[in-house]
Amino acid sequence: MWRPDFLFGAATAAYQIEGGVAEDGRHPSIWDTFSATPGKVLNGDTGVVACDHYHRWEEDLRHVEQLGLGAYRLSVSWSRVMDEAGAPNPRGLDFYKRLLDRLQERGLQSFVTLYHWDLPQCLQDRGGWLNRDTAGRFADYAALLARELRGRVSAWTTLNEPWCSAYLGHANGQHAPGLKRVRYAVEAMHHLLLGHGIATRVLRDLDKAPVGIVSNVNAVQPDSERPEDLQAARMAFACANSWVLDPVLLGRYPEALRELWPGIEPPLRDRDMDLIRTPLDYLGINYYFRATVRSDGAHGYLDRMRPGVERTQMGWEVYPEGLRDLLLGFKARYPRLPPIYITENGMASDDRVLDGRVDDAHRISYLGRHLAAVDEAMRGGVDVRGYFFWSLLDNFEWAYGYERRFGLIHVDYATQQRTLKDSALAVRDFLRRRREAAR
Ligand code: IFM
Repeated sequence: MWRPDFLFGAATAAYQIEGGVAEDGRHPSIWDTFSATPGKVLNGDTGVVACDHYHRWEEDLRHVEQLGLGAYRLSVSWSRVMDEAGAPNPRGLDFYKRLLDRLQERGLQSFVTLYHWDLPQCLQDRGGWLNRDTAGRFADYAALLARELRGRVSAWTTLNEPWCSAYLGHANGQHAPGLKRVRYAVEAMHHLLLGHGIATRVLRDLDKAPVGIVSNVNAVQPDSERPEDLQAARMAFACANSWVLDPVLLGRYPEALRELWPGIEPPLRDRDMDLIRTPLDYLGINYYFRATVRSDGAHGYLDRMRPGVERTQMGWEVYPEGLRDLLLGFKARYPRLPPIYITENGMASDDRVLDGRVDDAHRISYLGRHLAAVDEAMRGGVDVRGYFFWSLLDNFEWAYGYERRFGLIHVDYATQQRTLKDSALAVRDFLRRRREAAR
């Protein structure tokens, strides 16, 4: 069912791989501050060196090419390309220009995300995403990137996973900036989505490349058929999925959120929803797991660890059918659903190099089953145009530091040695066979 032009790629994000945090004029982001705060990240890990990609990017892009991938998804570090006064930083921009030029020379497509969670700390000091003005600063940043990088980028993504920025960053404090109030998450989400809407228009005015947003989505299962658990699952689904997709694709927030968080309203102004639902050229979907929930006995829900199911190193349930069902469900729910790219899918495992080899059979099986689920969704009529492995490299897994390994390529952080895992070799063989079959 794969279209001949179906795109296979691998994804990364700036703070997770680059390192070089104080080089060439880069100033701190909220993740520099957060990870330097004791107790926030497992083992006190930070992104100071990460995969040293800032210096090893050529080697890393060679791997993208040698695996036979057609695309590379990366994010730009806002703090690297724009100084604290909002002026361009040519040295930071040059890094991305060199990288994008190399991708172009090699015939690889580039999917460039503007915001993968690393807000400049100077903007956080002025309120961050709780300040409506940050949406405007984001649009300025979008304009800078469009002017500087246009012609080099195959597709733009405004935000990666605004749910994580809003909820994990502002409601449960697991992510930067580490705030813990649901009201903050609701406000931050609104300003993130507003920034997305304005930036989409800016990018489209200044460049021809398609523009989209990336949302993480979860399959959600009630723990029982009891009415209160069914209601809990409805709210959990709204929080995990519709909180982003409804405003962007329907122009309204889901009603279920009012039930989940009574009395908490987004700081809506007149034209906001028109901006937020600016048509998209594509939608990026990141999928990892299924959540099982039950009623908390009040008006909320609780996650329940379903016993006896297959899980990854993150503790996430492996449930490929969920990806198929979500895609089919989105097609039914959203009349304006644009073409879809699976912009992230993959799993963490405790991978080790033994005699020069990394046996990650579990990942090979995980990826194969999720690709089959994408295939089934396409057979059901969903227009999926591509799939990106998360991730190209093991990297800084946010609050879990370097312990959780998602890469197709193993990174030894002491030596920065890269080793292709068995999954990378399987991807390479799969893509080679695909190319041969197409001849
Ligand atoms: O590592 C993250 C990535 O930054 C965003 N999506 C989920 C991945 C795995 O947790």
